[in-house]
Amino acid sequence: MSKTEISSVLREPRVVVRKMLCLSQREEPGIFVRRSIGRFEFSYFDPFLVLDDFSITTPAGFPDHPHRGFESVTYMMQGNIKHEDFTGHKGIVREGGLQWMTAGKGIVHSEMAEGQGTIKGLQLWINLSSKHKMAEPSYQELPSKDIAEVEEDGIKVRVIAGEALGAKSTIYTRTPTLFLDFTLKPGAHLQQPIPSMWNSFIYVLEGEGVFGTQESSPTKAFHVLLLGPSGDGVEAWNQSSTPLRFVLVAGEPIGEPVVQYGPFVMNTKEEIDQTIDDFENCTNGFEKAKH
Ligand code: FJE
Ligand code: FE
Repeated sequence: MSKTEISSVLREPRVVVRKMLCLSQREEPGIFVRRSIGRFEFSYFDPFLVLDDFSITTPAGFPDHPHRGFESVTYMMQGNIKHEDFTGHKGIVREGGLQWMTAGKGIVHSEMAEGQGTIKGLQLWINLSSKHKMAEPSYQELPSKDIAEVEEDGIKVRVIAGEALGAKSTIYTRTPTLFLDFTLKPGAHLQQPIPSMWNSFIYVLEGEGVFGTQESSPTKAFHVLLLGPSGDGVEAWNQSSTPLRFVLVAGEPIGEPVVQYGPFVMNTKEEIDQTIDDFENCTNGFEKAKH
């Protein structure tokens, strides 16, 4: 592609409307989390509930806990995480791999660091619309080798959900979602389309990048950038001398009321009360939590 064609990919690039540094907080012994979406002053970015950049030093993790009403996506960056749920579904999400869990009406599971040392990953919570909240729970799991990856013009992308640089993910998203892991070499320039009206944000993992307009000041690792609602995509530049890695996440807003009680995410207070009852009494999807 010639330079002029590249610069014509987007008609109206989105601008950065908010930038926040995500500090590392100790959750439990051995567990550190940088929370971007889902922190108290930024509790919901429709349809996204939480993005956690977590680091767990063995032996540690999240012992048995429930979920209802949303999807939880775990993407491993370093080391492996071991999971097991109340139906006996278990396995290991290995480095570079992905678990896309639709909690639906209910899952109780544990997520624990595997092996020795420190593991790192991202966990994204995506809300489900009222018609999917009580769906049967299900999993989509992709080992690293099955995640679509493309490299061109100094840009590498791993397509976790959606489509980029002509590569498509096989993940089915009940809430339409784009989730891309980009690495830009020094000098690289990206233009990535984002469907109109979708909410979108960037979380910088490594290095520093320029986002939105080329005149913006560079953004360093561990910052989250919220992009404005209008525009057909985002532009990013690596004007530094080291690699730039970031994730771009975008999703179609659901536009429904959200009532959250920890790992239960419903539309009304009554549905949350019902969920707490269901969990305590092991009913309505939590039957297998008896054991
Ligand atoms: C939690 C409810 C939860 N971020 N990042 C309440 F479900 C959780 C929880 C997680 C989690 C797990 C992993 Cl592997 C990675 C995460 C929240 O399990 F921490 C609280 N407080
Ligand atoms: Fe969980």
